[in-house]
Amino acid sequence: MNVASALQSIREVVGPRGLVDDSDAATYLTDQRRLYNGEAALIVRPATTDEVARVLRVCNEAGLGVVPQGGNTGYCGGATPDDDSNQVLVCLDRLNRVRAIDKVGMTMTVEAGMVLARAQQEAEAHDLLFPLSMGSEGSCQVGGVLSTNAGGLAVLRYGTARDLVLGLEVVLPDGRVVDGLTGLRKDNTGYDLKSLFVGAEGTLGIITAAVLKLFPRPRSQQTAWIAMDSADSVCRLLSRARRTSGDSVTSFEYITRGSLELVVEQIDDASDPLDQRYEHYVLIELSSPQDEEGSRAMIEALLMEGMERGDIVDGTIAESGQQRDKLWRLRESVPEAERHRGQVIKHDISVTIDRIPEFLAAAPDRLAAIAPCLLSIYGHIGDGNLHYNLLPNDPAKPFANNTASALADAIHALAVELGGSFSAEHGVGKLKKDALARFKDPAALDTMRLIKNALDPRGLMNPGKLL
Ligand code: 2HG
Ligand code: ZN
Repeated sequence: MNVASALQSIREVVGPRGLVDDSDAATYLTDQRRLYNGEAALIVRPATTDEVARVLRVCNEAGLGVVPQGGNTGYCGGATPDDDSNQVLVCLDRLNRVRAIDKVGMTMTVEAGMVLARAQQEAEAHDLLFPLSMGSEGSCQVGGVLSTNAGGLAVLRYGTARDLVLGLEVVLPDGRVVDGLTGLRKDNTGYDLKSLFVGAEGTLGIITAAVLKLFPRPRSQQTAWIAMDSADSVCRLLSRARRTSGDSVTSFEYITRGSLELVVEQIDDASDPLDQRYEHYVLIELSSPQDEEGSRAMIEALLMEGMERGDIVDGTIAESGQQRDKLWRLRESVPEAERHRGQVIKHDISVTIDRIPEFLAAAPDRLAAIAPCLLSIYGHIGDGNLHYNLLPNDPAKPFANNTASALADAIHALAVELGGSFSAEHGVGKLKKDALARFKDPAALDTMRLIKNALDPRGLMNPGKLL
């Protein structure tokens, strides 16, 4: 099949409503961070799994590359096509239905294009919780968060996207559909195929629907902003908090002074919640099956004990939903504040929690040998995951490209030296392909290539990403 007739067949499969015309194309062709610009042979928005399957079948016959796209909120360019106009961009946003809810088994079957915030609302409408939560939840989509195995703000208690999925429906590169939409909690019948597609960044097929795990909704939540003098205190407090609260710590987010200052400087209405300045802060949230009074007593006891032990030096507990939102906004708007200031070299490393203080102690010297930087360090310290972001001291004098890559290499190498990962939650995409080739265990990398070749022998699924 030649390319022109393949593109015509694809247009017919999706119909006029499934086509994006040139005037609307720009937003699909640039990634969220504006690091990459692509061109597509065609941008389509199929409305059903069958349409996705038919599109992929045609692409396979014609040898056309396919780039799947969810909410286009990724950080590594994983959903942007190349710039040679040869690839078909497949957006999943019209596949956005709830297919089923099982209130007893606590599962929900949804299509891949459903926006994450809506998936949360659908669960809530049945008095259940879908706990995956992140800054981009108003636009990222279920298929995208599964394809990148996104993490976010409640991983400590509920796990990453991978831990929250029981079954998947996936269209393979040749257009066959794997129907794995099961809500079974136990199914020991061979390879765990769904795990192959989670985190594959669309390189093995397209996820079209998923069975997600739901949870009972907590009866009450308590949120506090706490100041500490050292990273060791932060780690000690995490361990105490988890043990003494019956593991009801749902978030344990770290913010350093540098990040807080950026937020206060760059974001309207943001202010430091404490009177004095400190170097280390944690936003802690407990979600409890107890009533308001019980959970309040729990967090007060925890903070009191932390102060007596000398780990906590100051802090404030949110007294209302409005105050809670204000504290969360300080944490969630760090990326926006960084963007407003100008250039930022972002990192997303992880180490085991006990090695976080070692990482934080060693990193500044490694960087100082390359270039002076302003540090914005924050992240999901409860998961051992830091966004160790670097900004030029003077926003008008950005880092040169080679300096930026030397800085990134230094941070990645340090994380790997300490047994950690250079990409904890944002994935690999185009941005971190070289790092994957450099840091991944060679036998593991070979195994990934074998899997890729077995499922996508023509290399048509999201070409140029991940591997
Ligand atoms: C977060 O935790 C996101 O806020 C974004 O993962 C991190 O922008 C970043 O560096
Ligand atoms: Zn993050």
